[in-house]
Amino acid sequence: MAPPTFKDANFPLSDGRTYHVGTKYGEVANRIITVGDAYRARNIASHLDPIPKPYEFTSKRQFFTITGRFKGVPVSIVAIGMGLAVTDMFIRECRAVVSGEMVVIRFGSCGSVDRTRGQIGQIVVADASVCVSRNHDYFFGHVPSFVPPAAPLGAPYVFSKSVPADPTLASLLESRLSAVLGPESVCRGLNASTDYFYPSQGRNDPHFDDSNTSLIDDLCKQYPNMLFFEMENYLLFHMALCSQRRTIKGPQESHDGVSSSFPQGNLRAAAAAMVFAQRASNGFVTPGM
Ligand code: R1P
Ligand code: URA
Repeated sequence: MAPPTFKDANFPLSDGRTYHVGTKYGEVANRIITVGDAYRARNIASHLDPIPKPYEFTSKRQFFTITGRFKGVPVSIVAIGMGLAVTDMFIRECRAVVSGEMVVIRFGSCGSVDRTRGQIGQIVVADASVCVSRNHDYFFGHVPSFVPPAAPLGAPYVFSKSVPADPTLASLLESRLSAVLGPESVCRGLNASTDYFYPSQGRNDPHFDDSNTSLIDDLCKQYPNMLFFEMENYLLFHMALCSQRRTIKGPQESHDGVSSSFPQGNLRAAAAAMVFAQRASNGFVTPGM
């Protein structure tokens, strides 16, 4: 088969298909559940109505989309992989092929930083999210062969301001999960999305100077309601914020001219995660827990 021909370097499309997620208009619902991996996506998709048969598409970059109906309501489940960069691709490329308000809920796994709340196997729901990023410049100052830049190198990690989840969606998510799993299995608090799994979540690695021994304590001091680490929610909530800013600024042209004109409605987002790692006790989830 001939390789696809993409047009428009600003927002590449080939026959209406997006560059990384690979879906086109009509293949994605405006209610989306996003997860990290394809197994979880299939698991969730097993609850979709069997008729009509859900549509599945795996892109060459391994974004995996399943679109079907749940009790008659159209919904897509999209497995995106890990991190901020893929979250950006996922949101923008789905937004480009969906009309109307877009509602996204993420179900991830996470590491809990609270000593009492967020035990292994519990579900945590994000009120809001903070971004934790590694300040790469900081590390120049420690190596004699590198001349440190003249400007101050700052702290090794930067904590952003928090951005809220959609409050209605987050409350709905919490109450539905509590009703199904029992209120003792669900708790709510602040999330930190990190740019890396190891250094920016305060993990110790003897092979590298990560200057992160006080990271969790510093983060919890600055944000006393801090509950869990994962790697995508902040961007999801931040893009919801930016979609609202765009609405305020007024209509724009769509990328492909197919999905009418922008804005087609805001993005709303919320997130829940299962605690896989308890950082205070150093425990980790086991299969079947
Ligand atoms: C790291 O192991 C991954 O697990 C979490 C983090 O956000 C990161 O993507 O979520 P998922 O289980 O959804 O991938
Ligand atoms: N996902 C994360 O990002 N961190 C953890 O500790 C576990 C899952």
